[in-house]
Formats: sequence, structure tokens, C-alpha cells
Amino acid sequence: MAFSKSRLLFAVSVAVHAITGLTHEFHHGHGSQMPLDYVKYPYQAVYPGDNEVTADSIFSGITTFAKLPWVQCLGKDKEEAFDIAFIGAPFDTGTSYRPGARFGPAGIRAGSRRLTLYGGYNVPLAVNPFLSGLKLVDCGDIPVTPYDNKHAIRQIESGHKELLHRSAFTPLGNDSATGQPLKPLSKDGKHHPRLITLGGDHTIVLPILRSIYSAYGEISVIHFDSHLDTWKPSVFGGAPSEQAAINHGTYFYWASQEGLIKNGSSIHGAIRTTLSGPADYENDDASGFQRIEAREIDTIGTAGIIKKIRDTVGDRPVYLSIDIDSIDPAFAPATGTPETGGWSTRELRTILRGLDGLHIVSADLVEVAPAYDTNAELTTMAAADVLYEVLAVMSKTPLGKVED
Ligand SMILES: [Mn+2]
Repeated sequence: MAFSKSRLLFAVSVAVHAITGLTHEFHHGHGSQMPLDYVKYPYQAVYPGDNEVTADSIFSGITTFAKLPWVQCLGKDKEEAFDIAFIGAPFDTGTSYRPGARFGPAGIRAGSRRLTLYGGYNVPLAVNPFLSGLKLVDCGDIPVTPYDNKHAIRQIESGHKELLHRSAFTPLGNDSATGQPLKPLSKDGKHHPRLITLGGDHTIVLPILRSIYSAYGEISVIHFDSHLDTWKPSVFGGAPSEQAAINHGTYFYWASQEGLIKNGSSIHGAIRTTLSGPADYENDDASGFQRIEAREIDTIGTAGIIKKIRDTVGDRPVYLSIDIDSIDPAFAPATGTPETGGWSTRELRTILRGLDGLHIVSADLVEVAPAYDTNAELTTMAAADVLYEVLAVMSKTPLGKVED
């Protein structure tokens, strides 16, 4: 079925008017407030005059995460407040094997286009994160140089910090059970917005944890990955220079050395890497992490894994870092260092939903290298769907507690 030329032109002109109107509304009409009803789901999109339902707003137009409004948070929209922001960190020069995660943010956004096709309601969590009242935006990417790792890592820290220390759009409000006012969980007493960072290789988590520390102090970490990433630089990469010692296999070692990670209440999940030897696990213990091996899913299942994580983290504020290689390469092949024997996308999504109620202060999804993906976009879709679960969990639990 083809459109007539006049109808197509009409549709284009409607779209242009919509965008022009939108720009006007963002920057002149509502001051700092972005209209929450900006995102139109396809079932709401009709061609004027005939009320014909169309799905094309999903596959046309500019691609942001889940088609959320693009805000130039680090540029001209520095004053814009938000509750949860997606932000890209296109850095991949800390990679040991396949490069290409600098294209991860763009790939994950492409994989996320269909998330709101039917509106975005999450059935098992009984929430629509896109209609929860929180202001969700896509801030684009932190500018990251591909020529100088030391400088790039500083850029990521300062970009993340700048967004994290902006005021949240929605006040904390009251506890739903007791009606008592909620107090922020942060060390500095401020109610911070949450960031979901699109990597990038895993090195980006060192500058991100430095930023998180500036607001929350030492933080418990939930880390899904086939690899430990706490390796000593002498073991992983051989540390021929100071800069080479900071890479996607050692950043947690450095984070631990810097006191950024809460020792004993942090945990890895989906581990299945080979080691230089058992000493790697001793070093991992010293870095503050408990471990869940990927193969434990065969014995304790997703429920047992969820229980281990919750027992370890308790009700402390937690940072969530997800390496796409935690998922088996059968489901997510496009990554820098794939390891067979991993979890299915379904299993990881179930485990993430099991984090419902935890105070996840921010999160990331890293190591998506779209050049190695299938034509069916398996990996970027898996990445987007995983983040959809994270977003749903975040949207259900405010970052506050009732004072004792
Ligand atoms: Mn990793």
C-alpha cells in the first residue's frame, strides 16, 4: 500500500510543524518544564483527517533512547532538570580484544526504538516507567576524546558529575506506606537525579564511580559480567604504562584502591571467565566483592541468585553495572570479549526485576559493540530491553527513606 505523493507531503509538513511547535514549547512556553505528554505512542498517532492508526513514529525520526525527548544537558539546556537521564559515554580505548563499543550508545538507542510501541507497560512489575510521572530524558553523549585515555576518563567523570549534581525535577515526596516525608539517601543530603549510562567499554565505570562517590560516598555495587574486572594491572594488560594500567579489566581494582566501593556489600553475577590462577579470586575478595558464578543458575535458579544479591546489598543505596557479556553470546554476540556459558536474556531480565525495591542510585550498560551484531540487531535489542527493566525498577522506588 503506497501513500499518494500529496498525502506524504502532508504528513511531512505535519511532522515539521510538530517539531517546530515542540522546540517552541521547550524553550519559550514552559520555562524549565518539559511537557510530560511529549512522547506520543503509536496508538495515539493518527493522520489528521482520517484517524488511521499508524506505527511509523517508532521507526522514523531522530533516534533517542525509547524515543524520549532529547535534551542537550551538557550544552544549551544546562538548566533543564530531570529525574532519570540516559547519557552515552562512547569510549572504547580501554578494550583488550574487539574494539567498537564507542558505537554502543548509538546502537542501544537503535535497539530501543520499539520500547514504547504499545505504551511501555511492564506487566510483571505492574508499572509503566514512561507514565510514572517522572521526567525521563535522553541527554545525548558526553564528549569523549578517542586520542587520550587520561583526558577521556576525566571528561566522563566531569560530564557525569555535572548531571548527577543537577536538582531532580520531581521532589521526593512522602513514603507511600507511612505518609512520612522521605529524606535523600545521599551523603551530601541532596535529592539527586539518576543517570543510566550507555557505554562504552567497562573502563567508564571508574570515572562514574568517582562521580557517584561525590554524592553518595562509598557505594555498594551490583555487577553483572562474565569477567571479574578487579584484576591487578600486572595481571591484566601487564601495565606497561600508568595509563595502560587503567583498562576494562582493572577499573574495579582501582575503584577499590580509591575507596569508592563498599567492601562486603558488593557482588558480581554471571562470572565464568578463566583466571590467571586462584589468586585472582583472592584479589577479588580483597576488592570487596562477593561472587555468583554463571553456572549457579543451574542449581539455585534465578530466585536463588536474586536472594544472594539482596542478602548481600541489603537496603543500602546501590550502583548497578551491567556488562552485556553477562548474557550468553547466543543472545548477545556483539561485545568485546564474549564468553559462552552465560545467562539468557530472559534470565537476566528476571534477575533484574528481582531487584524491585532496591535503591538503585544510577546504572550503566556497557560493552555493546554493534559492528559484531547480527543483522537482526539481537544485541542492541537485548541491551535496550535490559535497560527497560532497570528503568521500571527505578521508577517504582524513590531514592529516599523515612528518618529513623
Ligand atoms: Mn566488564
